[in-house]
Amino acid sequence: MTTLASSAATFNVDKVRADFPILTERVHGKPLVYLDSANTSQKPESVLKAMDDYYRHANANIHRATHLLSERATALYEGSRAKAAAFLNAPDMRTIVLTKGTTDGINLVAQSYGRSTLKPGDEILLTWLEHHSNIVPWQLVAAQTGAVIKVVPINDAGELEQDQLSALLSERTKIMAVGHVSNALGTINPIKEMIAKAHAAGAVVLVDGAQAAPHLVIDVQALDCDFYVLSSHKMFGSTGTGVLYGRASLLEAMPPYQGGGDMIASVTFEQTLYNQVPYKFEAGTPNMAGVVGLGAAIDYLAGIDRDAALAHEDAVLEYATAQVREIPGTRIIGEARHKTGVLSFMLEGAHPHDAGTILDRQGVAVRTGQHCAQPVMDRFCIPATIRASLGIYNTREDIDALVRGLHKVRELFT
Ligand code: C6P
Repeated sequence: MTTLASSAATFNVDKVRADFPILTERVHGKPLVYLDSANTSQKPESVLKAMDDYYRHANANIHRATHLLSERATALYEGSRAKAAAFLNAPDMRTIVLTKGTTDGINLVAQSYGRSTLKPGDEILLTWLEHHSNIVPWQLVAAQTGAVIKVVPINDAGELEQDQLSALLSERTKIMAVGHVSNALGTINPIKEMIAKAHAAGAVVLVDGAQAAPHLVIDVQALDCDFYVLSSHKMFGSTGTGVLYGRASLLEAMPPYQGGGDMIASVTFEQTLYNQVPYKFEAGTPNMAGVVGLGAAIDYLAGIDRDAALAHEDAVLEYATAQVREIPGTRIIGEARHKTGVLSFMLEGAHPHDAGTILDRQGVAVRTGQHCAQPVMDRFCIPATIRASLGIYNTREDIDALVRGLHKVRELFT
């Protein structure tokens, strides 16, 4: 038995499931089988309680008042920032900007760093695996600055072509923006090596960690990335909150993204002096309860053996892949050697949306469609996939329910 396999054996999934109240829900009269965690994950009791407690015992605006509730709210909010720094192994709290989520973080970097540094003819390097959130903000800033977008292709397994990456990198490449894990296929990209290559060419690197954060242990210092973004709601936390890690020297030099309260040191009609980082990037009253939920989600993950959880998820993904492959007429999309959390596939004769509707009637929640990654679908010349995505709470029994549901789809469509 390998170390990872023995970790999986020690992972108590029943105990984990008991932490997530929604998992006992019934849908269409059937027990809920939730296989849509890449879209948004479910929330443990501790996260729900932390947000509820915040509103009951601490609700006030942060950083702006001297009364006790404001002190409590500020301490909780800044406490979550400290937890986020530890979660990412960031060197200090100044490097942690609290955002609305991954999309917000990427737009911030594109509009602040990108818009202030890119010149006509400069290149922004993306990949064919990117989510629309890591494409469109770069298209916007390219149109504003005259920069040009280049794209690293993928092979038939859904892996980035590393030799093409090397060929595309040049002194013109100023920014590389790459997903850590693909939301459409589950591919884990070798980002440490990719970051080193991009740095050797002189580019700054943003990593979209939306799909990595719930599964992998992240160390921004070991990765040596310049920016790393994630969403709380995909890692068992609140919606509408997220984290942008930025290298301190870059954040210091970047202009503000939005103007408003809390991001300033002094305002007159003649001149505004900005607050220090990270506050310079946090204009207006933030989602304080949500940020408390983010902190509670990080605590929750800290209380779990992450290696054992990953080994469990890998074992369930392997089981799912084998079971779905057995069903006649299925085609798995994305068979990278390194994957996590996602099984995307098609079923001959049934449109993914019809399959999704029938699965839903069986209590099985999956996502069907392009998964906000249209280029990936175009690369495989397909309109959409059925995507089963896993969280730490999924089991082989969940996969058995998916397979039963897929047989039902076949009965109706083939
Ligand atoms: N992917 C999915 O079903 P936001 O919406 O900002 O929290 O996350 C956007 C985002 C960015 N990058 C990646 C790799 C993502 O997977 C997502 C969100 C969801 O796959 C909803 S489209």
